[in-house]
Amino acid sequence: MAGTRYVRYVIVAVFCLALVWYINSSAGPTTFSGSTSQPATSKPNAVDTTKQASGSVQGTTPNSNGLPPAVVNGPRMNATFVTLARNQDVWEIARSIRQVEDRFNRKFNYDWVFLNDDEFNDEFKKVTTALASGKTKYGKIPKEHWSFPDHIDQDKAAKVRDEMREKKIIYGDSVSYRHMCRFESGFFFRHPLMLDYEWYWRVEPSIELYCDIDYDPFKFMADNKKKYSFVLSLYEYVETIPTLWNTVKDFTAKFPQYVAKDNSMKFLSDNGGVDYNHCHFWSNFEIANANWLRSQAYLDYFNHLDQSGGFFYERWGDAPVHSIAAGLMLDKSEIHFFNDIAYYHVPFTHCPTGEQYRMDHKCHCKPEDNFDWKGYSCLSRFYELNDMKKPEGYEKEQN
Ligand SMILES: Nc1nc2c(ncn2[C@@H]2O[C@H](COP(=O)(O)OP(=O)(O)O)[C@@H](O)[C@H]2O)c(=O)[nH]1
Ligand SMILES: [Mg+2]
Repeated sequence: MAGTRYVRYVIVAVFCLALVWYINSSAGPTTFSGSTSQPATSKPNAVDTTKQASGSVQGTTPNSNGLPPAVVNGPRMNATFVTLARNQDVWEIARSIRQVEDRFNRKFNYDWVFLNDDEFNDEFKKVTTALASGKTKYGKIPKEHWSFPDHIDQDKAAKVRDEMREKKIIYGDSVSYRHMCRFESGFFFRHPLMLDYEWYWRVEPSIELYCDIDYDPFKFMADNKKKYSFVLSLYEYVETIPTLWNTVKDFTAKFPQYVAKDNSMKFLSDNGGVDYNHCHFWSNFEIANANWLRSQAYLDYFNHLDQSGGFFYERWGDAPVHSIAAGLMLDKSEIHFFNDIAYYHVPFTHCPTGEQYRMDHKCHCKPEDNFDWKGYSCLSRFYELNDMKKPEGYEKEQN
């Protein structure tokens, strides 16, 4: 009897040992570091778990080394992001950089140029450099690119600002906004830091990108012979540009050689160029060719507008200034609508029409926020000018 009991003890002991061994070996990396049976590369966290294993037993968090880079191989264009900002814009531009990096640039690592009429402070540089995956560069704008030209009558300009304040015209009483619009119209692409680049993508504070961008839009522009692009288009406030169109007409009369044969006049005018319909591409987003802006044609155009004083005697925005130039001096095939770059700048959203597209590109915009087909958008004109077929379901987004 004692022998049988002894054999039973041995069987129970062996069973218990086997059970303990089984529990240990199947617990995996959540219990003991370094014992994962997954290949280290199958999940980003696994890489760090094995690193932490040396010396002590630890859990799988924190993952102090971050995610491995998801960089797309292949050539890069000679391109940069460009942002005009003040030091106090740091947290708003931080949000924009995060969006651009998450949706696109973490895979492409393009540089980022920051420009300011003042010196950037250390906080601005530290925060933005930490967020951007490419090289960051910080430039101060030369005084002559951010001041009143000599030919401007200061009293006349001040009187206009007073009148615009009375009329409650947006930014109507602001001097700095006028310097900003003139700088964006005629100078940013000539800043020494920008001269290194052929292509730029303009980014403003507090924008959002709503879909993944899995290809290189700069390369797309080059491959398809595009020079200027947009995502939102709308009508400009009439009160800010009363004489802009006539000044443009003087310019084209003086330099007819600069007007492209196959231009986009139909986008800008409903009567063959007699009047401006106020449609423009919204320039807070732009991917474009800086060499085009540096061309003699564009510089003559800008100088002509600048001489007339409209940046200060009215309140000309860089959006209509760029748009009219692109519309008249580029071939219409050189202007691209980036339907796939879903974008927000207060108060308008471009959210691509079509559920399948939005799902495929991991978009998080609300379809009903899409501005494209609403009454105040100029996108329909662009589609008609270029004989493009409007996407299925656009009618449902018109109101
Ligand atoms: N450095 C600098 N940047 C400015 C100034 N005013 C505006 N900006 C920048 O110029 C761009 C347009 O200005 P914003 O206030 O966004 O104008 P809005 O988009 O027309 O309402 C943004 O990138 C701003 O950060 C200024 O006085 N100094
Ligand atoms: Mg803005």
